Amino acid sequence: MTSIIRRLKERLYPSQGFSVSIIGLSDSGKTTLLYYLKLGEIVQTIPSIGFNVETIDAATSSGKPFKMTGWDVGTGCGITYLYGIIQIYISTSDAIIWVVDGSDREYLTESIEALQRIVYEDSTGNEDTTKSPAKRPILLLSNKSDKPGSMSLDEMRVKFSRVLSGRLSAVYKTSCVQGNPYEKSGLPEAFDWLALAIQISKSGKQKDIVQKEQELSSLDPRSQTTIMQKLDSWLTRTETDIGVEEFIDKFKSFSLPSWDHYTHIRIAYVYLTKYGRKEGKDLIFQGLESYIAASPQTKGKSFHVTMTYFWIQIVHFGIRNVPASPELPAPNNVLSASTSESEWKVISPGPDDFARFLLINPHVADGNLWSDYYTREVIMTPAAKVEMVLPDKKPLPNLVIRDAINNSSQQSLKQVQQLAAAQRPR
Ligand SMILES: Nc1nc2c(ncn2[C@@H]2O[C@H](COP(=O)(O)OP(=O)(O)OP(=O)(O)O)[C@@H](O)[C@H]2O)c(=O)[nH]1
Ligand SMILES: [Mg+2]
Repeated sequence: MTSIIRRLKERLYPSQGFSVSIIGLSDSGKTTLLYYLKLGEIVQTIPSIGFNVETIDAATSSGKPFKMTGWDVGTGCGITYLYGIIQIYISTSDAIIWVVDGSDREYLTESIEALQRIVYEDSTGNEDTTKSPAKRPILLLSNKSDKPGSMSLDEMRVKFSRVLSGRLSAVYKTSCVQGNPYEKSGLPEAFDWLALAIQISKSGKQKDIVQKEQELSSLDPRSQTTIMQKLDSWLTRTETDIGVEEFIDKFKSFSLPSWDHYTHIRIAYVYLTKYGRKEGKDLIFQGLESYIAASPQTKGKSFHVTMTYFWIQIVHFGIRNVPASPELPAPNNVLSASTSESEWKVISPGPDDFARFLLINPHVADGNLWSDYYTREVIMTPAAKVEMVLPDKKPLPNLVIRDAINNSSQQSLKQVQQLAAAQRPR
């Protein structure tokens, strides 16, 4: 039966350009997307039952239009109702666009699980290998990014990483609303990626795929490309992020816009710069513990003393790395490396301070940085969770050495070298 559906679909609805299945939970914005791409306008939609099929020339940022027949899978009756049939339609597609309402945390888990199921079936069942020898690329659109509180790219990548790792996949933020010009919708960049990804998947050459996958850097979370991409997205985030006081208020009231690695680093940065090491560290520990206990955002998470201490040390060290800014007046200059502990406070931090910190310390975007210092066997123990455990691979970056280097005009270089040598792993 499946083969006749497949055959007739191809005969009666021959693809113009690539055939792309547009799937996702109900209300994520699939139909709006399809017609926005087709007509350049926002149309009034109702929950779709059945499919909407359109031939589209989607503009890309490289200027080469992406021609496709888009199959918008109506999930008005609920996605579970459709799993079997979706699988057949996907098997004649060149790629999958998975649409997520990026502003809706409530249904995120359901979306992840639905994609998981579809990906699994695409890898094991019913694959029409003549159509697409490699697994189909998945373009995940974190849609409705115009809505307040919508999730960051990093958050979305992390949430879907379990499903997407090992697949040719990418995540883009998109927004299809009246008045938002197409160039700013996130779609031109997304379709550029999709064109390249389909080319890779169709080439069928594993070597090419691996190489280009690296280019697209969707796999190794510790690769330099991934870290640089992360840094890029974090820096973009700093431009629209809330101010320091509002950030602290929201941390205290358990209502931060997101709870991800970026947020943790910003918490450490803000508290250490504002209150100094001693007070800042205590406030971070207390604040994180309360936040994790109280906020629904942190469901399933628990407080980890060693990990928290590790990141405080890394951020503190990073703050001391940042050179003094010539533009900032002295009292505001959090980045002045030579100030003593008691002076080391921000009175009214400038908006660019966190971005400046990130530019000097891109390694903080690497959420697995701890593995350079600790083995999993040491840091993932119950003991490390409740009390500070020393690293077993190499010592944590040493602030005394850092400060000695900063103040090297007053210190003998030899003394610094001696301190550094004592810290080096043997
Ligand atoms: N703010 C905002 N609203 C959007 C966006 N995209 C779609 N919407 C709105 O989201 C609602 C649902 O959009 P649809 O396109 O009908 O969603 P769907 O995924 O096709 O839903 P089903 O057909 O039920 O599977 C509509 O009210 C859209 O106007 C967006 O980018 N931003
Ligand atoms: Mg629809």
